[in-house]
Amino acid sequence: MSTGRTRAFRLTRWGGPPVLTEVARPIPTAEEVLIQVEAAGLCRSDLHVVDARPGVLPYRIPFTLGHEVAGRVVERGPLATGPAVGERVVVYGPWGCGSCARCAAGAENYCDRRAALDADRVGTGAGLGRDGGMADLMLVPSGRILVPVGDLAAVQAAPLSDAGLTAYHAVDTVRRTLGDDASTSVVVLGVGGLGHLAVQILRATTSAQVLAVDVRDEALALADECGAHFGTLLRPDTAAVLRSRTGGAGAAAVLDFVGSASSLEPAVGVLRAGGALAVVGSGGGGLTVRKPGALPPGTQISLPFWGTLPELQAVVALALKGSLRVGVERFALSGAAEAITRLRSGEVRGRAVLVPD
Ligand code: FEH
Ligand code: ZN
Ligand code: ZN
Repeated sequence: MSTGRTRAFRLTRWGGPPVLTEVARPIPTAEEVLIQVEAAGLCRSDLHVVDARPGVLPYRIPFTLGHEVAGRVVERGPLATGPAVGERVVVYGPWGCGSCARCAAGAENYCDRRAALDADRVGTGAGLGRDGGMADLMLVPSGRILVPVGDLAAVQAAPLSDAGLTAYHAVDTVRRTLGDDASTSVVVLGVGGLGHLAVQILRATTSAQVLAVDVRDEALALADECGAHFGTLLRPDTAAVLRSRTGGAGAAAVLDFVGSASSLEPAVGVLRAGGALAVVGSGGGGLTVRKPGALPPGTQISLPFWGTLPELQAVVALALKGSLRVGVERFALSGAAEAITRLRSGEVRGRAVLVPD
């Protein structure tokens, strides 16, 4: 890689295909840190960004895609803190205002000033209106948002910062209803890039019975490999099939990584009274919250978004101790467009990850 010019996969016009293009080497100033990218995951949210019409997203173009990034620190600004040059890291991707109560607590995913940042079109974070990591090099605003990954393979580390973190945060929003005995059940709807990690996180951090649902046999096979106790294809009677596996009580928690009408229906149908539903996927489905209504009494609903910096540290710790293994489909950075095509077609098994070639 020449010192002056490097490559980046950039969105240059709304609705147009991203392009791999040459950019000037970023120079870190003040607290900034420059990362040599080793891997960048591709997320369904990237498809939403790429397909967005003008004015839909509060972002200024052009910017480099990639909000799920692992790499090595290669240069630091004069005021930089955190991992030293040479250290391998993952990048915490939600970038808030950095000073509100939520950001100060490491919960930049729930920044109190998000509306103001969006109004100023500052962007949601890495690869989301700000230059991300589908590139040879990536500039991050502070070493504070870098988490060391030791000798974890880059294609394993990168997905932890979005798919892994989002799955972990979703599990945490329902953890209280699972208790700590094996008598409770949790349903994972959608065993894709996030769902297969949620199965592993549930098995590693709870005693609950994990019931997996998907529309693809190969996804149920992946769920089984990840430790799910039971898997079933989505069918009209899925709620009844799942409830029968819970001894009739229903599931204490449901994690819906699809979020469509067809996934929310069995989600509501299998919930136990006093249970928790986390809707993670943006599949366009809706729920009617009414009393009395279809939702059982005591239901707690959450719409978890990404996760916190402390949670990312916990996810990396799970991976380092071997409790979290990402199913990865690797693509060269120069093959980013092909990766997008494969993700659109639903053919990717696990998580698509780009590696600079
Ligand atoms: C990022 C930005 C906007 C919506 C959703 C997302 C997720 O992919 C983050 O995990
Ligand atoms: Zn994402
Ligand atoms: Zn903030």
